[in-house]
Amino acid sequence: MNNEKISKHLSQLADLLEFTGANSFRLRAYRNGSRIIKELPESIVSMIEANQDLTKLDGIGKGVAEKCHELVSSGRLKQLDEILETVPKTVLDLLNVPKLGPKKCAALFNELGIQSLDQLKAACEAQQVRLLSGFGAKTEEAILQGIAIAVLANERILWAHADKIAKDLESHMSSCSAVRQSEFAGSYRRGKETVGDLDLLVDSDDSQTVMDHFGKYEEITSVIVRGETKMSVRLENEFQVDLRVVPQESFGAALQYFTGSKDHNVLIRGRAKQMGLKVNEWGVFDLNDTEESRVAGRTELEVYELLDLPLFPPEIREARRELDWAEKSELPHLIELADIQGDLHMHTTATDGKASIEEMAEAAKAIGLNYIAITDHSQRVSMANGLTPDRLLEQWKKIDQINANRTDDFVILKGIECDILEAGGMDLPDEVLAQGDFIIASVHYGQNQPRQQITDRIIGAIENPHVSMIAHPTGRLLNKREAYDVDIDAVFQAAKANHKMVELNANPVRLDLNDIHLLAAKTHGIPVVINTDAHRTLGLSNMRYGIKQARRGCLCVADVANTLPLAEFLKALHR
Ligand code: DGT
Ligand code: CA
Ligand code: CA
Ligand code: ZN
Repeated sequence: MNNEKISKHLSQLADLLEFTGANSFRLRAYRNGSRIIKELPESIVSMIEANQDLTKLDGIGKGVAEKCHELVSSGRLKQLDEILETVPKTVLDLLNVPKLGPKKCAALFNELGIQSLDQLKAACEAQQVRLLSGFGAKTEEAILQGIAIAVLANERILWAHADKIAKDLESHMSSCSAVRQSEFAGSYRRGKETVGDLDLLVDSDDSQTVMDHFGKYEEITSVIVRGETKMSVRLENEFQVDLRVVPQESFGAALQYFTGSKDHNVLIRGRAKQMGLKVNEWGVFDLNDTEESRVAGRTELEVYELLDLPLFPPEIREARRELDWAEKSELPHLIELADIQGDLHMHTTATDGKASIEEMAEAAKAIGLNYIAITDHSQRVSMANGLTPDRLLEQWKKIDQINANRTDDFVILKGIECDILEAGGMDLPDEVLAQGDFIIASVHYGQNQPRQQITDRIIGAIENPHVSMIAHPTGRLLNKREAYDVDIDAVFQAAKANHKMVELNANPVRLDLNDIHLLAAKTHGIPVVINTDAHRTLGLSNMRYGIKQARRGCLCVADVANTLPLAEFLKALHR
């Protein structure tokens, strides 16, 4: 048990209770408790072991505290098990449909008996959903559209989540002495924004011992199949991990093969054939030799070198342009985390952030950055206590003072994440924006506008002389919300014409722009800025997710503006 799991159990309990029609006061208590525990710096387990009173924690009442004790002592919640006897767990999938809150899901279950996404789809198509009170034809349509995203959310997890599982599993496997070396392959290694399953490769002469050890990983809920050298298991939420044990002389070939992508491998095999070679997961073989002798396979480098190819970074093995680049010896030298000098999008306690300007600055400096921009929300985002002109100018004055008092070279830029209003135009007057250093424009409202309208709004912002960059340009939330219906090519044209930057938002749920867009931006010569959009100091470490995505977009140092030293970065800005 840990805080994260306790939090998850509590929110699941609340969600499932909703289906039983339990009173909303208790639901709220569990949901609040779940949220608080998720963000709690202290470990609940340690607190319980030290006999500390959990109800002393803000927002934790007696009910939640009891659940925590039950979870820590038994690993289960009796109430949750009981509900699951009458409510099938698949109803939780309904909650993944955008805009379907727990209340609506419960109504679908209780009034129409809908238990799964398939059934929900059928009911929408039969126009039964619109008849429920609180629903309607429009909601029904929106649900139907949202089902696709919910289905995907069931099948693929965020890269950041896969990374957590991979690290944990890696540490579990590290104590197995039969493992000579191991590596995760597949989409995870390629840094794809979502991952369907994890593919673990182990180099060992003793596959049985390796599989026995693997099978003891505590997060495994079931074993799907176990063969001589291959084993597949499920973890919580049906997430699958495939283990393959290979001999040392094949490890590199297997790593190359199972890293994929499938399409990249097709190109590689085709090229090998032309050279009289055969490549598979066991090695590279000489077809002209009657005995088909293995000529490579121990390392990936060896495999690629034999084909006269460079060791492609996994992130670009997508059969896009990598082979052409290799032919011409133009393989890009991809950006790395250490290349980043500044972070130009973050929030503070002035709006919806959890840390002060000074705290964000210290944390940024501690991870090696040289400059940041503080970019809180503007007034339109009232939910986040967005800044009015007066409050913003006040904040900027404070930033000037902080900078003036600093004894080092670290610089805080005066910024704002200014909303692009629904009707078009910026949320703050030009004379205010003119006084800032770095002006971000973003869409938070009117996300469902038709293509022309939302595109025009964004282009309008790009044309505003004070705007520096468009944040999260497509607005998608992975597994949660589709992108706006925006004409991204038109946005790029405008950005190019007006010398504006575009963001790669590094938040693992956003990763917006995506890899394809990034390659397009690079091709157009539009500077990309990789930002964390941090809402707390820890959020600054999300930069690494942005770097992965940037590498998938084939970005190099020269393509990313915040790799520049501050003086040059400022010169690169339009003004
Ligand atoms: P995922 O798991 O859906 O996120 O994507 P991948 O790329 O990890 O795909 P996965 O797990 O099915 O297979 C891992 C890699 O193994 C894949 O990228 C390429 C290789 N591979 C798997 N099956 C085949 C196949 O039938 N043909 C070829 N050429 N390669 C395969
Ligand atoms: Ca995979
Ligand atoms: Ca797999
Ligand atoms: Zn933001």
